[in-house]
Amino acid sequence: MTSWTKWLWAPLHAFGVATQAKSFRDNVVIGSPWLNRHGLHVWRRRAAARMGQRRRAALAGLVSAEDAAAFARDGYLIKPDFLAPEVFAALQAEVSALEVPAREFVDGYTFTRLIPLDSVSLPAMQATRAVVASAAYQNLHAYVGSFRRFPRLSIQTIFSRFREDVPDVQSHYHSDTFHPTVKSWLYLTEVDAAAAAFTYVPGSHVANRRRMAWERRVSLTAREGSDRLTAEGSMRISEAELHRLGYPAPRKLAVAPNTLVIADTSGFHRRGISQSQACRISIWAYSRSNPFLPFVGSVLPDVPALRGRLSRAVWAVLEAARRGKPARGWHWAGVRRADTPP
Ligand SMILES: O=C(O)CCC(=O)C(=O)O
Ligand SMILES: [Fe+2]
Repeated sequence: MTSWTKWLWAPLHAFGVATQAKSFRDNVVIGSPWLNRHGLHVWRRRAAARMGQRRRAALAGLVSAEDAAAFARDGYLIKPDFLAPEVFAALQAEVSALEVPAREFVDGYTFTRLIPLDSVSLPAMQATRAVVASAAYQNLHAYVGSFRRFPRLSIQTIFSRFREDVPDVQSHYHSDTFHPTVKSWLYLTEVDAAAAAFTYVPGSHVANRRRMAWERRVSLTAREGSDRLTAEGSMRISEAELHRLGYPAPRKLAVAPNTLVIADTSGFHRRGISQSQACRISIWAYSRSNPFLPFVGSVLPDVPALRGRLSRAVWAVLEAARRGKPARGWHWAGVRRADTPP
């Protein structure tokens, strides 16, 4: 689109300002250097943080005081031995036995597979269903994500260094978006420090003054910047810049199986660099909502029998549009197990 035709969409884009829309490149209002020089991005960030704080306060009863304090300090929680051993064994058995169509994506030295856990796959998985529906699991996601919503779930397999190439895009420090949000990994495999362990900059879920100044600066050029993901609203940051913002050193979270790692991924994080071939399998969850909402519930009703249906319909349309041509991004790859080699 030329830039003037883009402006025809401006009225619609203006509505986007009051939502979770984050792309500086695709939304002429959110990406406007003039508006961002006058504080639009910084205002959205501050307002979203304030609302997130209010919603978390309303949900504080869902987590222990220790977890709330650790999360407030670090922006993530590590819960070792999350499930009782027999429950974990049942979950693991169910996941390893599952053999269904999977989605796959290759980027740099990383091969990622996602098996959606939704209304299509979950009914046959009794143990897994009970775990993800449990209060212990749901409450942590509600608190960290600041919304009482059933997260989107998948079995995520990461094959790191499956080929010689550069690290994938997630292996550079970044913030997923401008507002409080949640992602989690309930690991089924051990994650070694030398492998692609999730790495988080403690405390970076809270914006200090230098961070705000940095965000303001980035928002002025993000639209045209050379970094695609920054342009799309997931700001990338170099290690030198991170250091200048005054946050503590990043922590690479090496963990044992049956550990839940849950984080506000608006804080800076990356997929750790792998020294050698590694395979990491987890139940992966994320949840996003309109960050300006004053209440913690959903706008649309959550119908268990419909979970994942819309995504599957969208993927079907994209597959049809591809018409058998080789896939460049995420695609249905055929029937797989979580640990089927790439
Ligand atoms: O897989 C990881 O360790 C982190 C990837 C990431 O940046 C994300 O999922 O937002
Ligand atoms: Fe991320």
